[in-house]
Amino acid sequence: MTLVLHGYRLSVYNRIARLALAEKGVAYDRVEVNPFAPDVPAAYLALHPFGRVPALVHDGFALYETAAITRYVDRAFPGPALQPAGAKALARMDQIIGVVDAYGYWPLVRQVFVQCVARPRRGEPVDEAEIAKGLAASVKVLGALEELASKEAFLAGPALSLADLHLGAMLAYFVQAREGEALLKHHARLAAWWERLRQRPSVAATDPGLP
Ligand SMILES: N[C@@H](CCC(=O)N[C@@H](CS)C(=O)NCC(=O)O)C(=O)O
Repeated sequence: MTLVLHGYRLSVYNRIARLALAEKGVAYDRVEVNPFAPDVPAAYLALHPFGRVPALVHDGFALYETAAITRYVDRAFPGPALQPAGAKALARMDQIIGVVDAYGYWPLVRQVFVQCVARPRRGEPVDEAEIAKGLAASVKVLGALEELASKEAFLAGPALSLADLHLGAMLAYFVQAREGEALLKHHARLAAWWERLRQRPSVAATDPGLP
C-alpha cells in the first residue's frame, strides 16, 4: 500500500489532512510542495489543477480538496470513526466544515494570523486595514460557530469528528494572535472545546512549527 500526502508544511489545509491521518493512526509519506512559490512543479499541477494543497495519492488514486480527502481517509482506513452516524449530527459536521471553509479560513488565517503573527515574524510589512477587516469577520464567524457547536465535548456531538479537525487547524493559528486569543475568550463553548482539542496528541504531532 502506498499513501502519499503532497502538501506545504505551513498550510492549514495540509494540517487538517494530517490531523485526520493521525487520528486514524494511518502511516503515510509526505511530499513538500509550496503552493505560493512561483514555480509549482508541473507534476503537482497534474495532481491538483488549481495548484492548492494538499493532494493525497493512495495506491494511484489521486484526490484533492481537503474535505473530500478527510472523508476518504475516514472511510478507507480502519481506526476510530471520524463522522457521526446520525443524519442530524452528520449534517451539523458538514455544515461546520462548510462554514469554516467558506467564511472562516480567510479572516481567521489569512487576515488575522498572517498579518498579526506570520508577517511580523518574517519582518514583512503589516496591513492594519486587513487586520481590522479580518477581526470584524472573525467575530461573525466565531459567533455563528458558537451557535452551531454541540453542547457536548466536540463540535458535532460526544465524539471527535472531522469538523473538529477542520476548525482546530485554523484556530491553532488564530489564537497565536493576541487579538485572536482575546476574541475566542468571548465564546465560552468554543473556548472550552479548544482547550480540550489542543491537548490531543494529533495536534502536537502535526504542529507545523514557526511560519
Ligand atoms: N479548497 C481547498 C483549499 C486549499 C487551500 O486554499 N490551500 C492553501 C494553503 S492553506 C493554498 O494552497 N494556497 C495557495 C494559494 O492560495 O495560491 C481545499 O479544501 O483543499
